[in-house]
Amino acid sequence: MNRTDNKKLVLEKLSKYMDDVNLEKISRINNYELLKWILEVVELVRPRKVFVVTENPEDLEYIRRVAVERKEEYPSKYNPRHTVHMDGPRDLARDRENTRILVTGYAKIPMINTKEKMEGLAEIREVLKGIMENKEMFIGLYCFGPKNSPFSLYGVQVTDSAYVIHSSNILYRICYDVFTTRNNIQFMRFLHSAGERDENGWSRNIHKRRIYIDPEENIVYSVNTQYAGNTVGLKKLSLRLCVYKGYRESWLCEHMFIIGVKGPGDRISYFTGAFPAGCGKTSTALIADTVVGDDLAIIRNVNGEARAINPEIGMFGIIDGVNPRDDPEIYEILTSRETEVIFANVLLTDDGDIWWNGKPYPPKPGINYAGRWTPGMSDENGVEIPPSHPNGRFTTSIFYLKRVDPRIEDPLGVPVKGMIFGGRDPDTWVPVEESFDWDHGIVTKGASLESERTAAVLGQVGKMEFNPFAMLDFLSISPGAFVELHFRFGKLLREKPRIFGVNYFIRDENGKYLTDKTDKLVWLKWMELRVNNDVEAIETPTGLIPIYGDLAELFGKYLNKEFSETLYIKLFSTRISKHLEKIERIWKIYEAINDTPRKLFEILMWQKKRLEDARMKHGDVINPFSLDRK
Ligand code: SPV
Ligand code: MN
Repeated sequence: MNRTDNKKLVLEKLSKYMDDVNLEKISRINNYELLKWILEVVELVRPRKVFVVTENPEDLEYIRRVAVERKEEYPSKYNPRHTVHMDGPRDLARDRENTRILVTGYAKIPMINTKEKMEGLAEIREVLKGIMENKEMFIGLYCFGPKNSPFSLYGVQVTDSAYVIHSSNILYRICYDVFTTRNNIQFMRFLHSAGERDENGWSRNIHKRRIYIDPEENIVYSVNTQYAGNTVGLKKLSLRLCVYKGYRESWLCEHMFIIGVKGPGDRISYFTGAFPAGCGKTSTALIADTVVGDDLAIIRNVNGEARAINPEIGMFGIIDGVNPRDDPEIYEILTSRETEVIFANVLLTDDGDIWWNGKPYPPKPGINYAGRWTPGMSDENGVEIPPSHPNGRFTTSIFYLKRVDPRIEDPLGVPVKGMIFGGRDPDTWVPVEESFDWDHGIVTKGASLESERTAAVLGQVGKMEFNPFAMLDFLSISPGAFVELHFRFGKLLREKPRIFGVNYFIRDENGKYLTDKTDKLVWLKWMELRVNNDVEAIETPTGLIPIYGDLAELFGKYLNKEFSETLYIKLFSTRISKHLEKIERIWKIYEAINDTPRKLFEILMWQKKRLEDARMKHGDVINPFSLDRK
């Protein structure tokens, strides 16, 4: 049989599950691999009907409508395009424990949860068997990056959740047309089912929540969960597939924002930045002069230059604390009558208002992620239930931002001048520091990133955790291999981006934060000057820090604020013991990872030596005024 006959046969079998309209839509897809996979899926999950999402506005409207009809989303009274989705009290964040990379023959990947592939597939197939009986299955076809960009990947989302497909339609470019015009594209496959839903609409079989990633086959399975970080394939599940591919092809797939920072004149310099969830990543992106992306980046070498694209066109941001004073732009988007927003795990009051922690008035009774909510209510353990959850989220288009950078559509991306790494660190890193060179930055900033845990992951909040490149949750390869990839990537660049570490969370001896939310603008402006060689810096044992006068000037210029020498000394002193303790922790972790490049240990060793030598000369805490300029 030839391909045409094969396709006919597949379509004939699919016709049992699809009406004529949707069969017609799917028959226009020429990618035989895709059709074959769709057939495999429907024969496994046996949906009552299938809906294919095209770029047609009627299709998008249909998804919005069924999301509300099936009570996956509840509209606000003030704007029917503002809907609230509730995940349920046990499904409010990413599930690390049950997210596993499928590997052949019990191979281990250091620090990454794995599962033997045959066992995993057998288990997940059993759970998925017939899971969509009586349900509608949605198929969405997306570009993971600008259309016609050599950087872009492609993804197909299959799900029985109208919320998941609605979110995908906001977050990614719908690329049905690419799939109908090109028959040979490779694509990532995401199969999701919310499973049985209870009377509240929550996934009932949380104990059978599974997220299994098969990088060899480019497929992710996700079941019995609704939280978008576990279910919207192109959001974070894609990252593991993307990293796997990038590792083989020597390019980077990162958990990074992409922003433009303005310098003197009309100059604009682009930075990418990696922060664990809830550590100031979105707020940094929003304070910048232009935004290309707020969460993900694909970075490739184009003629010796590192260039970045944002694979997304939407934001899935943390809503907790968003308020009109500190976040006027996002607040405006979230309360406008003109925008489309899906809110997750906030409060929908009985009078139809959407309330989250940050609204400038108190909450009224309503429903939230845990059911009926009234002020002062507590759970079965006597713990008060907050009206909106700390990991509550908003899903909306990035194009609502006034500062969205038109180069978000540039098929060759933007040139990366600097990479920023930051976490929640009470007492070690200074607010901003440049590393000595690419390799030094990769090791001491990216690979050494640690942060206090936030609410984006199930479990105890506040614990200090190792999170290299803010990617630990999203790796499909060993952290050692990921470090090696960065060395390899940097080596081939003609012009390497500078690497910076930032820390917005330094506290004094009483636990009080020493910097303001808005101060990060000054750190950005300083980095912009550095990547253009406009200012000198002070050399510390761990990197290059700003000269007091440069910062004082930037504080005055951008924030109209005094910046005292006393505060500068508090913020920018090198805390040697803290750094040495950190090196010890990081060393131990990588020592247990068998494929860590030797170079990582060499760089850590030199850093340790510089710190010890400096301690002999200056004591345990070095005042930046006692160091030389460079
Ligand atoms: C993050 O946690 O880094 C997020 C949200 O951006 S999630 O999709 O849950 O990963
Ligand atoms: Mn993220």
